[in-house]
Amino acid sequence: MAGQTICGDNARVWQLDNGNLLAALTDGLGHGHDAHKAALMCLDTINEYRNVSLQEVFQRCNERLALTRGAALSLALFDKELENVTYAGIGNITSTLVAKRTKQFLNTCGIVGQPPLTPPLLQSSDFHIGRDLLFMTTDGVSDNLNYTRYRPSLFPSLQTMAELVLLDGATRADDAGVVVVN
Ligand SMILES: [Mn+2]
Repeated sequence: MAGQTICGDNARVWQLDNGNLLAALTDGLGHGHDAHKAALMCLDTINEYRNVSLQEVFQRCNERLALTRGAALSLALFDKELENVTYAGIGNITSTLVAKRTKQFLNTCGIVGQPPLTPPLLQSSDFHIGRDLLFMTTDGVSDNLNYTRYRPSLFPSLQTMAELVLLDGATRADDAGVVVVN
């Protein structure tokens, strides 16, 4: 968020023991120090439990974040062998898959860290690494972006592409975070 030195949105990608990829985007409620703290605790918890099921990761995060103000969280697990992605999310994060068709994943209402936790809906789709794209954005990014116009071949790196998404979509009224997986 403009004028602030710390961000309540945070993201990380892991390579798991079995070779698959796990991507996380989290938005600590509000902004500033306490939002930052909730988001970091969320990523630490995922780091610790990253090799268990997505549903269990959400449960653990919900327990750990109980003493924080809470967070929105989306997780996407990419299976290289099955060539698919399994997605689950809670709270205000928008996730768009650009593959043969474009589709939006659904996030379950709620806040991670404010029990009782409604288990998030698990959603799966084909995903070919290197060809398809997943964009996950926090609510500091407009949800009216047309993601089909972001093509990796037009950019020197995915990082540059993600920066353009922020430039095009950041609302400036909140922290803005984006994760792009190709
Ligand atoms: Mn936000």
